[in-house]
Amino acid sequence: MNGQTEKKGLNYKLLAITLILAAGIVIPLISYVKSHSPDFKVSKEKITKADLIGYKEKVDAMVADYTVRQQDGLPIVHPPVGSDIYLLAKNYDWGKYTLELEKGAMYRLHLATLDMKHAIVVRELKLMNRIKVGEFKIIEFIPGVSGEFYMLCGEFCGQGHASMVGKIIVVDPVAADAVKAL
Ligand SMILES: [Cu+2]
Repeated sequence: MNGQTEKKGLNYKLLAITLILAAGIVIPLISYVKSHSPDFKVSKEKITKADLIGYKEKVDAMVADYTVRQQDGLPIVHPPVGSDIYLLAKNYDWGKYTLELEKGAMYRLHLATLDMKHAIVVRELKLMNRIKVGEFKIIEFIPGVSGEFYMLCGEFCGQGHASMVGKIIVVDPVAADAVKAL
């Protein structure tokens, strides 16, 4: 009996230590992420299966209207500055096109998933957001740096998770104008 009580006491201590250590890691991590994330305004809305069909049509229309060239067999889509842009995640891609955006411009980035929970992660652009079935998100997104960046999935979604890689290109309109002026 005595031994058992001792054991229990020890477990509580271990639990308390684990919690304190976990808090010591998690809390600084959260504040680090917060301090390094720009304040993109995110809103969340419910989406039904029927809405998803309309959503898919918007994706297709955007690709049809704003494809400017092809690269590696994928259309490069350059939507107008300030417009609504759409991404539909599914196992295991972000739509078979590459978005080309302008640095410093604001876009309303719509995010939905066709099949299960995914998370968009473009580290260099500080873009990180989870997307669940039955909801969609609108992110007022401003690409802050120019370059070519991988769009990864931050939520384990099965066998092909690691291959769920898209790309975002951010061009600098000021630099492009300077080259034209030469
Ligand atoms: Cu995924």
